[in-house]
Amino acid sequence: MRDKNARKILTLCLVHQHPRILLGFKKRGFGEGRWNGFGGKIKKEEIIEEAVKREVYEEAGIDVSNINKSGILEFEFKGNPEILEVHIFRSDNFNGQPKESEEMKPKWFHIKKIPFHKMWPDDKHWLPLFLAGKKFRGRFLFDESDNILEHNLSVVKRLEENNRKRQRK
Ligand code: 8OG
Repeated sequence: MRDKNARKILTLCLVHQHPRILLGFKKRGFGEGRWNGFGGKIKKEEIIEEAVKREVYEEAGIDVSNINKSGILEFEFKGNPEILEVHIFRSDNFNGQPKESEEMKPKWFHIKKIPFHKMWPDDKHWLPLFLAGKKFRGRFLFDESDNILEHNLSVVKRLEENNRKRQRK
């Protein structure tokens, strides 16, 4: 079955080496001015894990080898039929030294000092689950000013993929 709404699949990867987490300050584009993990769109020829590794390398200059999926979140903006489906991955090790790219400025944060006030407003809901090693699924609806109008979020045992073909860009 085809989705009624256009769906864009995106990746997001957070490097968590307890008690620190690597975030990047987004210098341009969607989410500019916010701290976030690293990620973006999937290229036509890629599987999702390849896209995760490529984006982390492009944005933070490090190679993540061990990645595990932690969550799948859907984001919608009121009045816009597009659904952003973000696949969130964790990594606990990497090769190389984090370095600034054109898009992101990486920095380590102690998990007790995560700058939630300068992040996407949904992050304070799911990041504690991520840090606790849980798997989760959820949906957030935003207004035009990025305020959360509705949301649901649940911890799941397994992250089953939807039984549909991934839409190509
Ligand atoms: O390619 P581009 O930089 O536009 O990709 C957007 C990145 O932002 C991608 O890694 C997914 C991520 N992202 C959203 N929405 C949200 C959100 O609400 N919270 C967080 N933490 N990341 C998000 O697209």
